Amino acid sequence: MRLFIAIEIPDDLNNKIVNLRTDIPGARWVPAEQIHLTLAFLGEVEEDDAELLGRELARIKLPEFTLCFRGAGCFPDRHRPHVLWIGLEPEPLLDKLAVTVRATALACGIRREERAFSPHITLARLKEHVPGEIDAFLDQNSRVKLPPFSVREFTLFQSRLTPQGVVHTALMNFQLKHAAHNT
Ligand code: 2AM
Repeated sequence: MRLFIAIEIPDDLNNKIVNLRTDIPGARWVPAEQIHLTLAFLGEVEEDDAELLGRELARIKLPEFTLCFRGAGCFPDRHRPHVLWIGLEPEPLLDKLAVTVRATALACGIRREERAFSPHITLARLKEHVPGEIDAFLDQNSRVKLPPFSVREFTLFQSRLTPQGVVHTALMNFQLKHAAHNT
């Protein structure tokens, strides 16, 4: 099974993210129900390893935190834009969660995500380079800031490739610790 670990985005924020869409030729906008903040992409995982992973992720004891989306950009860079994204204000607890879930996967024998953690939400994948439209989007959204939201859980997802496209299914949710119980 093809797995990844991510944070789901509340509906009201999801709508605001969807509303950032503009008319960029060749852009494939991520469908609203697939918008998420990836913590670790794990790829193909044996079912036994996935079960072990679920048990170990459930043992993580990290506190809840607040995230705030801010700014837009593209990967790998503005001259060769393949992915348009919205970024986040720095939050050490988010980095800690990503490091911890990656270490947990590795401890379960699941090869570690190779890309360094770079907090973002993918908005669109670009087939062609249309400099005018992409520059306009980036200029327009470089200072975008969405309302903060509380992250209370993270989720293990299965990603299936179907004839209708990619389907993401939440397999397990893992609660973070309520701020009042952090000590
Ligand atoms: P991203 O869009 O947040 O960058 C589920 O497929 C998620 O895992 C995607 O949203 C993508 O994250 C990430 N992902 C998919 N394929 C990947 C790969 N080969 N390497 C790393 N991350 C990948």
